[in-house]
Amino acid sequence: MTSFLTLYQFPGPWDVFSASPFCAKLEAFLRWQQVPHKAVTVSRLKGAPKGKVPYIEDANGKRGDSNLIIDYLCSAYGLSPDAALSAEQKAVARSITYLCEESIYRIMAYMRFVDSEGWAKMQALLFAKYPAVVRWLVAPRIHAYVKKQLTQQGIARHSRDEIVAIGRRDVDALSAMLGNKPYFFGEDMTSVDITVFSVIGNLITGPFQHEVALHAASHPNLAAHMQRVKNHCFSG
Ligand SMILES: N[C@@H](CCC(=O)N[C@@H](CS)C(=O)NCC(=O)O)C(=O)O
Repeated sequence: MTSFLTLYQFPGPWDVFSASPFCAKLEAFLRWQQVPHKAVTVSRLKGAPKGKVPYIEDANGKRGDSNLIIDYLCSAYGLSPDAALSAEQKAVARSITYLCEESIYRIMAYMRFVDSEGWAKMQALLFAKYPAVVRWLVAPRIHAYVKKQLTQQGIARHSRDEIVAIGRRDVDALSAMLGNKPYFFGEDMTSVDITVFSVIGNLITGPFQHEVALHAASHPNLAAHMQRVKNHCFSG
């Protein structure tokens, strides 16, 4: 047990982001809310209370799931980043979160781990520091594991064209909701901006510029929003 908060997350093989949007979101949140913490990079899920990253450990023990962790941080650390939002805005924020984390995230995972071109690029990054035999042994297992997950969830049952079409519509919906505002609910950043940043940032800066990633980058308001949130949380 530690009295200091430790964030366990996957590394970011490109730019400043973790390759996991959930990890990038939590780190951005901790920085934004100025919660003292230490970020530790892990490559295995051993020790993760829910078998996934991110997870945290503080004086109260370990906790998994980025959204439940944020709820916990708000109550245990006395944070209220969304206090100014109305009940309706909070409901909209919740639906944006699901759009990002249940749809766009799955499409991004499909493009990285299942799509043949994307998976070739990901493998080159993930296994760059390992001997070829490690890649040869481990890569097919990761590919099969994610493909099974995404087939059970549903997205991998669609054709590639259908997946791209769904992703493009999701991105269009986000862009339309943001409009000309600096942040989703106006002049001030709220938690949902960090959620969108972590997914769109991962798409735009990711290693495989597939059709959905290019589509996201082609929306000036989303690209500017990503930069704005990044500057807000990661500079200084
Ligand atoms: N709902 C979770 C999702 C976390 C998640 O899916 N993490 C992925 C990395 S992006 C993971 O750990 N996957 C490993 C696995 O599914 O075995 C959260 O918000 O933290």
